Amino acid sequence: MSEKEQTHENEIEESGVSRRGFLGAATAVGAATVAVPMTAAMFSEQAKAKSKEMASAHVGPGELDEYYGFWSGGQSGEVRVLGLPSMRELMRIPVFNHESATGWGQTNESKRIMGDSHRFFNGDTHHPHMSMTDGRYNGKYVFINDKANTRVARIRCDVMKVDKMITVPNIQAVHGLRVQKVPHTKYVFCNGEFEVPLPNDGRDMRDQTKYHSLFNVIDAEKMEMAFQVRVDGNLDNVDADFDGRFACATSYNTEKGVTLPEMMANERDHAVVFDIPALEKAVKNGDFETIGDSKVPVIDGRKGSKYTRYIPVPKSPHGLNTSPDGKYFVANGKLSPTVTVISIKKLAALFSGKIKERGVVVAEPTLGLGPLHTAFDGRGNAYTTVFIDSQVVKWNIDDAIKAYESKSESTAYIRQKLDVHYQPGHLHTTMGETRDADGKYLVCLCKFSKDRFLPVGPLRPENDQLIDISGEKMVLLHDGPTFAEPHDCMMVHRSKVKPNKLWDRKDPIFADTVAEAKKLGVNVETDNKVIRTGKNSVTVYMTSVAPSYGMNDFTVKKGDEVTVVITNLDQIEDVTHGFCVINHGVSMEIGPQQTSSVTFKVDNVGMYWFYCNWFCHALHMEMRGRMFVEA
Ligand code: K7E
Ligand code: CUA
Repeated sequence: MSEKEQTHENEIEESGVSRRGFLGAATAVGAATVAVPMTAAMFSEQAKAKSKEMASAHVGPGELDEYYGFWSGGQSGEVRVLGLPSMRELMRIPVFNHESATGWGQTNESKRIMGDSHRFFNGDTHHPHMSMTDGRYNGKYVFINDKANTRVARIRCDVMKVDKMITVPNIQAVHGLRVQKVPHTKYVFCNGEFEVPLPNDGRDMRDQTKYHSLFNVIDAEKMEMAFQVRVDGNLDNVDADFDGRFACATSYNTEKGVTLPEMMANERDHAVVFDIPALEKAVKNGDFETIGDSKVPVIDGRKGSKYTRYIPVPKSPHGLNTSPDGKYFVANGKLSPTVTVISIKKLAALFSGKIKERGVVVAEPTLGLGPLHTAFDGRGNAYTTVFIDSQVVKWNIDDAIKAYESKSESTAYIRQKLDVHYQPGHLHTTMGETRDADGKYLVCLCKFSKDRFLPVGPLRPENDQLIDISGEKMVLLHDGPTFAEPHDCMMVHRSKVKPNKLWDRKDPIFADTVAEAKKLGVNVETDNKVIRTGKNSVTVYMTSVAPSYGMNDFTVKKGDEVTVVITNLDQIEDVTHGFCVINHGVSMEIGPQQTSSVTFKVDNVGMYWFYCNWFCHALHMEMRGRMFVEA
């Protein structure tokens, strides 16, 4: 299809959209499965014509990417690091999952970080977002939610490992997560999606009218709960302003339903605005309750509260995105073909009672079926995924505002509709959630890949598409298969991220392990020792330098709980060792200058090899030793 034909088709699509109006329950559910608008063959024709842009995004062997991308790994529970524009996967960071290669979830260091919840093997990550200073990425942390087990974790970007994790109390399912942008990321904001009885002690568990959701504010540095806010309805996605005053969250279940038809009954739901400094004052003044055993202050932010405002928006809204100029919150309609543009400047007047709720709405452009998320290029344009239409819609914010002011029916604010493959959820632009939005690339995370890759059985990968947005027209550059739903990602210029090459011997992640050794009179950097710490417990301290461990063998007793602590003395970039005990389910990574430890039971008398399972040297195969288990 030529570009002209494509544009024509888009015009037809646009004119059709307003007639369709709001979706009924049946259409929304049924339409998600309709045939896709463009075949692979049609695309490949279009792709040939775009080879020039594609060449500009090519990253050759040995060349480095311009951006880091942090990708959620969905049901895998992990986070992935990609390079852009190549879309090469650079690293996987285990977070809520247990991981075979690194021993995450099994090492004592990771168990300490995961806390009680290390007994769970699953996670469901959605929203990775980097900490900021004055509305710009500061390269320090990436925060990520776990919808499955109601957790939030923090990744330290200097080592690309999780260093803190908390389970959020009083709620179920942490969904939307974003950080405070200004003056800096003092707080992480996240939403309790599923409503629950408060307290959840069996009392009201079958009375859905007593269910509530909470908005959650986490101290980003301490990774402890700061406070929570009780709301009406549930909460879905969230974002913060560039003034340090407001956060705004979508709410799709104002009906408080527990079944699909109940949840979709209302034509309008809400975008809920939170006044953060006012909520901080409420905590200071003791204007809160606590729930059950939890000591976290819970402030009442239900309708009529002075700390919140409920802006009616159509219908079961999903994504909530702040424009990088700090002027607007955009709530994405999901079951309405519109997105709602909220003026952040007008929110102060709404809180002081000078204007009404809908008075802060400055535009409501009609974009297509199933708007889910919006991203920005920093040049006044917004890009919205429309899930059911399988498109990214580029639209101009100022033009949409003018159309709304003049009550014009024209959809001339739409600049382009680009077919994507297929059924997109999140999309993200390079640096697009910060003041540094540079409008270069957009990544569209498609939920289905269908015919885009070789078939691999009934379960298919998803398709992360790279799109050039630097010119007038969006141009599709690359299809990237990913396994387990990425939901969301963020892209940060490489100048902002400064990872370490070696571990720092003083790193807090293994400081406790080193301190425990010291108490036993062991220097982990020099000593190779077996210490009996109890009747049935023994700790083995050893060093490693490629290609050998500091100990050829160690002896323990049947029934012992054995802890092996290894300090990798190699100071060479990229020389990571492993420690794996045959037939004991034990494996871990020990990076250069890192100390790692693992504890396991030995129940069978005999000789067992342990070996290095991370390739480190020409004599890597020989890097092994024996564990003798005596009766
Ligand atoms: Cu839209 Cu969890 Cu951000 Cu999935 S969420 S798409
Ligand atoms: Cu050490 Cu392989």
